[in-house]
Amino acid sequence: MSAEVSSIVDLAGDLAGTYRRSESGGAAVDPAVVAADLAAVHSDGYVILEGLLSPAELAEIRGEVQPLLERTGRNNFEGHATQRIYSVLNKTRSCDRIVDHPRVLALLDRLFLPNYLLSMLQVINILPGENAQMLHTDDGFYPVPRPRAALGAATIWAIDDFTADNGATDVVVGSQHWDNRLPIPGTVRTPIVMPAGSCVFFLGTLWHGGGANRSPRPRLALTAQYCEPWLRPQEAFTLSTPHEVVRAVSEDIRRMLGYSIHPPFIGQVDGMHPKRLLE
Ligand SMILES: O=C(O)CCC(=O)C(=O)O
Repeated sequence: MSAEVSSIVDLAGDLAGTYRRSESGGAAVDPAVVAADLAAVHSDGYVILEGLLSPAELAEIRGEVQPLLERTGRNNFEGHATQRIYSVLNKTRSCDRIVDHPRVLALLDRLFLPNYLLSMLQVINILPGENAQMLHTDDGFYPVPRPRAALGAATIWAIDDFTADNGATDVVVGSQHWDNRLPIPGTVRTPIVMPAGSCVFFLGTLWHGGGANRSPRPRLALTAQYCEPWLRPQEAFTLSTPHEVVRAVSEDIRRMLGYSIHPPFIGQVDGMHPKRLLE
């Protein structure tokens, strides 16, 4: 998929005069390691990358995010016994490594066009008693028929150990190859068991969901999600348009500037409707 698009991109080249495209931190990773990771992603839809965070980094993340965990989810998708923190980069620096870890960037560099985007960064704390989350895909809100190449990819990082009974993410192995069919009752959910400091990297087309937490302890995790760089308007109006201008224009224009939600939650700001920024 990227090969077709990149021919157009190559035609235009990098037209920036002053701010040329910057190199990805993924370039530092041994190509043989990335090739093995990528082979697993293509075959199963995911790969587990073990032991990427040190005990000190894990302790820092726990210390910073735990005081921010407040309310539980507002619907079945968020989970009524699950706590979430959105807009994490605006609240702490401790999770930056989750976003730009070289092992992850090296995979993204091979799956997507340069300048791919961060689409989501979220803390997810599944409390004891939470039910299994509905299976879903992370790029399913882009209404492009399947089977197809993924338009995005995600990581879920274990800040606590992920075990078979504490809400470890479940995946449907190989489901990135499915056409438009949906999971049926009884679809086999495979829990991603991994030690704290590891992450599972998976394609946006892979069916997955949070597992049921049948243990007596919460399961703390972070998810970073990414998408192709062209999944955005030509002008970055949401970056450039001051709030007083957004308030002054018509509702039709305001909606087209990005002050709207594409269901279920595309365009949100800190887990809320972007119009709250104008209040
Ligand atoms: O918390 C998890 O393990 C998965 C959660 C998830 O996939 C989501 O909320 O989109």
